[in-house]
Amino acid sequence: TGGLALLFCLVQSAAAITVGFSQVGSESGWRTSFSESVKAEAKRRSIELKFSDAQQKQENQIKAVRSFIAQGVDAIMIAPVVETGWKPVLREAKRARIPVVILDRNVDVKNASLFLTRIASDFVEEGRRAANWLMEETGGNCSILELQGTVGATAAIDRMKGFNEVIAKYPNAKIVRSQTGEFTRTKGKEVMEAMLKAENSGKDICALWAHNDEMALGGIQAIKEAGLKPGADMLVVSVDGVPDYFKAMADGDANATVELNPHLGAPAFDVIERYLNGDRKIDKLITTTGDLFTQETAAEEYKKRAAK
Ligand code: GYE
Repeated sequence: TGGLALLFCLVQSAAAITVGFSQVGSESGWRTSFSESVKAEAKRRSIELKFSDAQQKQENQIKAVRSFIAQGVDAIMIAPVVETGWKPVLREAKRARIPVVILDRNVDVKNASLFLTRIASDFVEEGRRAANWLMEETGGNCSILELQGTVGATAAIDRMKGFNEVIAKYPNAKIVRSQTGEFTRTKGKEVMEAMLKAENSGKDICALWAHNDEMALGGIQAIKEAGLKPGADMLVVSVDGVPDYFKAMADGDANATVELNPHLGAPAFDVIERYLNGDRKIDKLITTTGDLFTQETAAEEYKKRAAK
């Protein structure tokens, strides 16, 4: 039986792969669902996952990736905080012949051979969808407060780009103030409070545009505390589609969100397994874009999501 056990062990270790994953942090409900999806999928496939939470700091990510390389993992997944600064560590992974899959936000590197593929949503399109909804709702007359995501993060850069591209066509629509809330609820509330104070308690503001639901939820709190009714006195539009935000829409406190799929685990491991099995025909970019949801279907959508 000793021999059999040894054989079993050898077969097992030959089959099981180890993947290191450097995640941004846990700044939002969306991010938490994303991490859960990766963990659950790794378990389902008997993949050994080395999970590292960078707490929104790129330096922690670089350290984690170096440690994955030192441990000789079979593949690395990175959900980058910001776009810049990735070249050296990606080169180290390449030299060690470890494939790297970029998830969600992008890396700004010219040499595309430094990573295998990127799986993400089209953030520019999300910004456009949010702006199109708002322009239709207001007839293009709207003074807007903007809560930006993390400075230097693709999700913030691109959502801003898409949104601004649309509102540029409406002479009576403008962003009067814009500041980062770092994608968190606490910071979103704090920054919104300051912006409202600077804007006569928001009396002439028509909408809050937030780069994610988490900041929008903080913003809603600040709007209420300023004595206004969010969702009515001030419209609220954002991105992600987390359950709490559907609840806010069902309650009339928020108006619209563009859904973002957090289930990146399965497609990420699919691509890694294909590569490790010798497949070299892998697309450089795999994208998905979600729909815009409003109050009309919010209660029913919330039920579906809360049940999950
Ligand atoms: O919208 C936000 C998060 O990078 C697209 O990061 C992602 C964003 C997402 O924490 O909630």
